Amino acid sequence: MLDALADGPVAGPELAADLDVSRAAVWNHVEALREAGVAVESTDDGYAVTDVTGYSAEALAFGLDAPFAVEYRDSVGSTNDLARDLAAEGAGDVAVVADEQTASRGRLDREWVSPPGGVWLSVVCRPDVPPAHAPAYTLAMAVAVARACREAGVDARIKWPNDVLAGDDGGARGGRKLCGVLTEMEGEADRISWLVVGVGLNANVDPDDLPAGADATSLLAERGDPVDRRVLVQRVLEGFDDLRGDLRGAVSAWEEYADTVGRRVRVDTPGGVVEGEAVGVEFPGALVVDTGAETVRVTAGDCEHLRPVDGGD
Ligand code: BT5
Repeated sequence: MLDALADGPVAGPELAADLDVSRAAVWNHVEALREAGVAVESTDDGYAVTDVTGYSAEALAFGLDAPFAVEYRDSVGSTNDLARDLAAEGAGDVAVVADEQTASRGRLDREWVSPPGGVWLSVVCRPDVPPAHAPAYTLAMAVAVARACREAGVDARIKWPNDVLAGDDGGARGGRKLCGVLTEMEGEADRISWLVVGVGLNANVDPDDLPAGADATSLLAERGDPVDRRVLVQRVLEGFDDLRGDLRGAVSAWEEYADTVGRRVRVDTPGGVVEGEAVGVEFPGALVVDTGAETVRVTAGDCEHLRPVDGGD
């Protein structure tokens, strides 16, 4: 029904014939769409979608220009956990979206706070690439989020490896945390079975409802008014779908939005602390750091932006 109505009004009998269902079934579907926040009206030319106000599977799927099926929940423990369950059952190209999460996670099992009003989204993919390329999906998603936020009027920048920042924090970190990405996967040594890319984007959320120590912000706080989450999710999914088809291009695009490159950084890696100037990012996602003594490629870790040594700004 959503696909059939996407290109404009369609007469009831035509819908019934195209979808091979009865007129009564068409009517039932129209009612279900209305309940899901997709306004369908009877016009002289047939049924037409006149407005989409809901945040539901139907509303998110309507007009989405990317091949993801949408699983929506008002409340869920973690969209990444539900996405992992679906992936384990064989699903691919599914976007799990929730209004609220009650047990969401950051990296290394850190707590992620997800009140109603945010964009809590996890995408299941089954890419035919080696596991070593997985970090490029995190970068691709960060680019998709940064672009969608900029389209919504917020000057988003990316901090390696998985944060999107916005606003002003007085210059210490380069902005407050607007979004975090959590990529998880299962596979063998040479192939990925499934990959789940989770996005926690503080959309219509009051920063007072986020952890005080996290120095977080939201689109609502930066813009001063709420964003249309449906459009935002669609832009993120469409952007991510484009970027995942060209992962090397995604990593180059990442540099355009990166706030980390050119900064002094301290990266806490599994192999120890690396401190120096971030000079670039290399496929599939390594941060290149010039320590003064050598050039180090960091593939994983927590990155802290430091104030410039010369006190520049
Ligand atoms: C991340 O971890 O930034 C990845 C967050 C991914 C969350 C999404 S939501 C959809 C999907 N389902 C899930 O269960 N997870 C994913 P990390 O870099 O480890 O940052 C975690 C830290 O961010 C915490 O220790 C807090 O300090 C801070 N934090 C928690 N909630 C926050 C929020 N809503 N906004 C900003 N910072 C937050």
